Amino acid sequence: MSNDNSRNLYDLALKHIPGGVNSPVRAFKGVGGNPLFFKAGQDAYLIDADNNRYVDYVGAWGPLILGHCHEKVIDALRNQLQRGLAFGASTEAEVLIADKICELMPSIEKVRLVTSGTEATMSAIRLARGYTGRDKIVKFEGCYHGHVDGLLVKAGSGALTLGEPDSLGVPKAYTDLTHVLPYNDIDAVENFFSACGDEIACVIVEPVAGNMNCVPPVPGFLQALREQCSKHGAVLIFDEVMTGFRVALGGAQSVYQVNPDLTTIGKVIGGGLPVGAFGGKQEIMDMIAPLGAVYQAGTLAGSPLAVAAGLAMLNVISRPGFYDELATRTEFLLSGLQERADQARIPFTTNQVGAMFGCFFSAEDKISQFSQVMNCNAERFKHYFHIMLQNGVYLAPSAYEAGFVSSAHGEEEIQLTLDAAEKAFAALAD
Ligand code: HOZ
Repeated sequence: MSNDNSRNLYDLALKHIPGGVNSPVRAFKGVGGNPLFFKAGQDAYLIDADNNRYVDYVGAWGPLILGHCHEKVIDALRNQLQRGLAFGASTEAEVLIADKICELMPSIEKVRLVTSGTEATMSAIRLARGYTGRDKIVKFEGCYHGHVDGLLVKAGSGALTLGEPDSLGVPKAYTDLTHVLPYNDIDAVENFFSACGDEIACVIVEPVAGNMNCVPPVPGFLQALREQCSKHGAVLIFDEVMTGFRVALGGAQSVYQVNPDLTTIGKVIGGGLPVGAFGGKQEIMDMIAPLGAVYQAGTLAGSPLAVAAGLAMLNVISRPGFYDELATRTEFLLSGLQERADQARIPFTTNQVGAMFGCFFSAEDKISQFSQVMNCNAERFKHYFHIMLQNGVYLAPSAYEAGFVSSAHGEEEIQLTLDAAEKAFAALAD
């Protein structure tokens, strides 16, 4: 398989783009080698600059739940393209998508659209601080909420992949207000709240962690967060940028039956276009300008194109049975991988919530802690990643990212993946 065109593009990119990429997780630093450059995506496949085809388990890091170029999304975009790209003013489609979001996630009574997940979490934190009149915030180790200054503390995703979970350039004074607790540790949460719960503005959490690979909450963890926040008057924020409309139509909050006060969403609601949103209880949301004194704004917020794509996407995924089918396919993929790893005697385990999954080179039965993720065999993952790539499967180029199955992944694509994995596990066993 030739990668000459990707290599040449990467060399050219290095000249005027820092590190040759516009987002660090794309750079293959976590797996070695040169990043691929892609020119097209169709259904479950990505096509690179050398015309190699890969079954895609990144799905643009989550949004492409229908695969690439789904006809309903493309039609919606084509329609909107003829009517205008941006107005910097309100549209009917924004009203429709807000209604749809509130209908699908009933904990959201009011919602504001922004242009990225980072903006959504940044705004939600500001709002929680404005609402409570408190400054301190709590996040969890290995969770990533975009590149917001105060949240780049022990962060997952690219920060973890590059081995720099805290960033230069973030004033110490900002992170002094951020308290980091271990994910899935109920005692740590209760102890922290008993010590200073009444000073906490908010707790922000990925209800299924997707930026330290995929780590679901242990039973009772999200409930404990809900309980402590309610008891101490802190705002509970679920960062459902990855899980919203992905693990289930109603997001992780519907799966675990815990209602946050605020939710941040993104990815799927843009159908592949840049969009994010935050929403929640009316009483809190009404504190945002122009109603309230918490300022938040965006020229391209509610972009007509992004909203058109999002509405089309939400209509398709609202079909009864959509998520069951997706979860069944994901289960089939993961059980097939496990079987092949076991046959090759490679210590391996998986996590799954709906169509979001994680694969771990570990002898542990189940992975639920950040420390377990860090103890996985990273060298094995690198080797596995490259063999999968050579055999036509594109995984996230990092051991610390979740994988995604779309409705375009059929039997053929999953079989191709399992055949590739069989070769990869055999090579790892040698
Ligand atoms: N949250 C995504 C990765 N887990 C972001 C992708 C990026 O940083 O480019």
